[in-house]
Amino acid sequence: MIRPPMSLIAAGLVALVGAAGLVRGALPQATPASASPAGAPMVVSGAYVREPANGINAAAYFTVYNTTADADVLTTVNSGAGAETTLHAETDGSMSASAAGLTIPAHGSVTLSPGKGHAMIEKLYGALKPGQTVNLQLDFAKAGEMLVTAPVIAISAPAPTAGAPK
Ligand SMILES: [Cu+2]
Repeated sequence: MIRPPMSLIAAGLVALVGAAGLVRGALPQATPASASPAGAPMVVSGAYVREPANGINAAAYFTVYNTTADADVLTTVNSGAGAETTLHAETDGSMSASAAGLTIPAHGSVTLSPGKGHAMIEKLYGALKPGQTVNLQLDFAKAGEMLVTAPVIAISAPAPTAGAPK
């Protein structure tokens, strides 16, 4: 398989540091000394939340790269921005909940992108505006919890490059 680009790895480190509870301003520029030699089992990159057109739901997009030799399943996503978050698959413009979760193949990646799928944040606690960030907690069957910070992108703005579908 193709090795992940450095941007993916960097994004994973950012997520790890976020999980450690450090403020964003304190992010180190180089590999943290505390990073395990094997690295994170899951690397999440390109996370963003599209500014919602209404005050009810918002869609979060991201890429998950599985660095391990075993397939894993993203079972649930939770967000501090709304009461419920559900993984949705998109087919032909309609959405369906993926009850079985999202399987991330060994040494492979899955991208949730417009037209393919998203994590839908429902019952928003308040308005989401560009410049804000949303916390996402991803729960994997094997890798456990992972915290990700996703910026809110304006309705009309292009998706962040790292998260663009390939
Ligand atoms: Cu949806």
